[in-house]
Amino acid sequence: MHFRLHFVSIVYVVLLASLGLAAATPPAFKVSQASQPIQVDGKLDADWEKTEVRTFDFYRRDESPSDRQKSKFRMLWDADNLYVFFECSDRFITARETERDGQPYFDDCAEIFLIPANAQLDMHYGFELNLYMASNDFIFLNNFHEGKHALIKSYDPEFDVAVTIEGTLNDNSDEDTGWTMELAIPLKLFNGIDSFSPVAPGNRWAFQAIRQDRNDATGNRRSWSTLFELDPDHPNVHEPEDFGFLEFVE
Ligand SMILES: [Ca+2]
Ligand SMILES: [Ca+2]
Ligand SMILES: [Ca+2]
Repeated sequence: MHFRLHFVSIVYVVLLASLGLAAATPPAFKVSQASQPIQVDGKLDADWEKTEVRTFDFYRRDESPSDRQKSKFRMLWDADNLYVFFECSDRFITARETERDGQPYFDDCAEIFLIPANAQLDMHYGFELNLYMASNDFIFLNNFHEGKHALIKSYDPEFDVAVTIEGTLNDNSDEDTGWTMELAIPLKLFNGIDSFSPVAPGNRWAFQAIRQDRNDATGNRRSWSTLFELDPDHPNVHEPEDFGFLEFVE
């Protein structure tokens, strides 16, 4: 009897542990189908109101209250594009980089990394843009050679982007309100690799989204927040095991 009780308690603990693990996995982010053409203008038109909204709650390297600013994230899809919308409160708006494949990530910057498959694979498409719409775009290869990562930065796709800014750039003598960025990423950029999980209701892709928040008009002090939590021991935004999933829905 004593043994039996012990066994039951072990089963109970294992069950609780597995429930805890299941609860730690965030649900797939729902990406609704747009019902009408999307105007890429940085404004939230009607279709954006019906798709899921999530905030970036996982902050890194924040040092002051103004480094913990609110970000709202949304996505849509249609037959031609994936649409991405960042809506960010920001008291100190910063933009400096103007070159393609430069360092927009030292500015206020929106980033999305996409794995066009229902798996956390060792590659992703990367789009990183500051408020001048200077784009660092690449295909990232995890563990490409001798355990090192590599980026194919010569990947320079065409896509639409629009930004709105409420405030003054690189001038911290005032307090700003915030900014938006809207992207239309053509599905044809995924030709040849989209057969594993085509853009269609019920299918999933792995992805991560990041908001870089720069609040000094000079220098490269960095803080950022992510949609999905990074491993606290090895925080790396390019780690596919920390990517979550999106699910295309009608
Ligand atoms: Ca590029
Ligand atoms: Ca300002
Ligand atoms: Ca900022």
